[in-house]
Amino acid sequence: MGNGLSEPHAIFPCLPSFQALHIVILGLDCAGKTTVLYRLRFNEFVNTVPTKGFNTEKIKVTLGGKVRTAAFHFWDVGGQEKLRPLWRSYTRCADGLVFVVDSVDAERMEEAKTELHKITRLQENQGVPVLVVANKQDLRSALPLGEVEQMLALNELGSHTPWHLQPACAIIGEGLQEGLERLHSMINKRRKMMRQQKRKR
Ligand code: G3D
Ligand code: MG
Repeated sequence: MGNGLSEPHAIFPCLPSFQALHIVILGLDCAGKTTVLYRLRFNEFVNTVPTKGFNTEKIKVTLGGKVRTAAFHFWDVGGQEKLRPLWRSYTRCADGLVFVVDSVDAERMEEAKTELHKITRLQENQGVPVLVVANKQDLRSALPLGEVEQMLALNELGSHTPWHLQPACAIIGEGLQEGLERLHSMINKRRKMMRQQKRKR
């Protein structure tokens, strides 16, 4: 699920294309952000503690298709309410966002929606691709993907924001590789469009 890329935005990602992609992992506390990060880093489940500040890892990810590997620099930022005002300082130069939601936590889906829309609407984040990870799909009470999409109002993200909704289970890593491939391709597509737009000027 996801939308396409429409008009490119004039803001260019801060990093040149040969450097690691700057990816910020956001979402409410307990959504599974740190589990995602360490699953990607160590390829195994790592027990987490609540993140007070941030965790960061540079990870080379093997991709399918033409591009075989890509370097990602992930920033996993604490999701507690008091820490959310800090998100903006991490997303300023982001090439892409990973927004993790707990698919079981129907009660806080509205709160997750508010935070997702708030961060993507910021001027500097316009056009930045978002991978929405519907995490904890291993649990019986997980909301189906369609419901997560509706509750997060992904269709209202705006035509400038490309997004993809990925079902996942961070504990075993299911869905993460696929999600990153989609994020990588959305970032590449955006860069290509921005280069074309620059040439036309
Ligand atoms: P956060 O970084 O978003 O705050 P964490 O979240 O990564 O610390 O994870 C919060 C809790 O959710 C952890 O459990 C973690 O093991 C669990 N979790 C993360 N991903 C999944 C998943 O895909 N499936 C299930 N079932 N649980 C998941 P604890 O018990 O340590 O609080
Ligand atoms: Mg954490």
